[in-house]
Amino acid sequence: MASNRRKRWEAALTATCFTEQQFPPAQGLEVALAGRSNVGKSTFINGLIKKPLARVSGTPGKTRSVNFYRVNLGKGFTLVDLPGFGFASRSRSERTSWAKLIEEFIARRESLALLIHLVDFRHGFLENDRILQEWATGHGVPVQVVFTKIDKVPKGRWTPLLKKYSVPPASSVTEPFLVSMEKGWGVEEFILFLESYLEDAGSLQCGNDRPRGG
Ligand SMILES: Nc1nc2c(ncn2[C@@H]2O[C@H](COP(=O)(O)OP(=O)(O)O)[C@@H](O)[C@H]2O)c(=O)[nH]1
Ligand SMILES: [Mg+2]
Repeated sequence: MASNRRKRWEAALTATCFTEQQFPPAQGLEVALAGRSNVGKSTFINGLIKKPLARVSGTPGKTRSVNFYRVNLGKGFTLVDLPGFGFASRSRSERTSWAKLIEEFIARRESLALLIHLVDFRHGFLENDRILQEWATGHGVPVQVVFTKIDKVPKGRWTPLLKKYSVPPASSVTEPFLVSMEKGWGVEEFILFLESYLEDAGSLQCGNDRPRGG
């Protein structure tokens, strides 16, 4: 319970998959991260696990695999790094295959307790972000929005921008988080949120209930 909080997460990469067939058997709860290429997903994962396990790239669209990071915290859970989407210069067939991989994961992964949707605070929700939100809500997967790179936006713009982005169909289990990995803002708050979310989802799981509804 509370004693687990603030403990450093021990994490290790356990699988790198390019097809659904390669996905490892689900073990406990899973939390997936998704967002457009270059949104800062790898940097955010490294910030959560406090280790540079995920590759941060200067070249957008590099990560095409689904990476599974096992985190030892309480009963343990898995962070799942979904491929970045929306990288226009990739071929159409490649874009279709990432879309399929992400949608299949969201639709079929029974252990998926939460989808963390990373959105660049400068740009807000773009077309692919809306599609991702539709998949998640359509399959009953809870979504938490995290706005990244807030250091690139003057503080005076934060409240008006948040208001502008808070329109349907954007959904989020709690208020969106504002983070900057450059400045280290918002990460600890997010970790506290995730730990408490997983604690609730885990106690649901004990009763043999699925972590999510349908
Ligand atoms: N200014 C700023 N840059 C960031 C932040 N997070 C990530 N970046 C940079 O954005 C680029 C893409 O980051 P990466 O984590 O590889 O994005 P991914 O493609 O979503 O995994 C890198 O140059 C990062 O250093 C942030 O909060 N603020
Ligand atoms: Mg990445």
